[in-house]
Amino acid sequence: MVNILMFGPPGSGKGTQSVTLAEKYNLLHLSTGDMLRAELAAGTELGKRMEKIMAAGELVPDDVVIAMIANKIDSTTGKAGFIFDGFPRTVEQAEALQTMLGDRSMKIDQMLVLEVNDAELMERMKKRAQISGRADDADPAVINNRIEVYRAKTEPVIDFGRKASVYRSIDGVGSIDEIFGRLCDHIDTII
Ligand code: B4P
Repeated sequence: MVNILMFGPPGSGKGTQSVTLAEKYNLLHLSTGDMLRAELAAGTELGKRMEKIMAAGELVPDDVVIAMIANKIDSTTGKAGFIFDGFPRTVEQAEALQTMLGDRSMKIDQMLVLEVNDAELMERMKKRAQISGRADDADPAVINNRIEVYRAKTEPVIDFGRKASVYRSIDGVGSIDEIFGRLCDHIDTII
């Protein structure tokens, strides 16, 4: 099994790239953002509790996303591995994932970090706001908060990746196809 972390600031293209990478390498795409938005759309109790947090651009509690991921890992068959998109977002989540995979005789094989400057991130999310209908894309102040939360709580996970010798930096600016090619060059070294 191959386990890849797709990492980067909000709007860096994690979701965009994960979908096509999952197809190419027969990986299960696990996006905690998509899972949470599905809870919101279905109007579940959990979704209702998370709605305000997400609309403000804050992170939902670690135990919520950790439990979601564990459920998906245990119910998956027929895949060559997992691509984790937007998870882990805190050092606590990273440690929980490492333990979770270790308990199942797996490990994190690569952490691909999409590097994109803040001006480009703002531009992309402003564009997405016109089509996504996402509350967290609509307000520039919320987008700024998401970038700040990323720098404060999520970026420290990069050190975790460095220590585990799985960190790879990817230039995340360019066409979607160019970036896809850069990511594949790295994944091909471990598959
Ligand atoms: P996510 O769903 O993960 O949202 P994201 O970071 O904005 O998305 P991503 O980086 O995947 O951007 P995309 O490819 O769409 O999280 C949303 C919220 O859920 C979080 O704020 C948090 O509240 C909560 N949450 C999720 N996971 C959590 C966790 N583990 N712990 C706690 N809370 C959690 O790309 C963005 C746009 O750019 C798209 O419109 C795309 O078309 C465009 N784009 C992509 N690549 C491009 C390129 N090369 N050039 C130009 N445009 C490009």
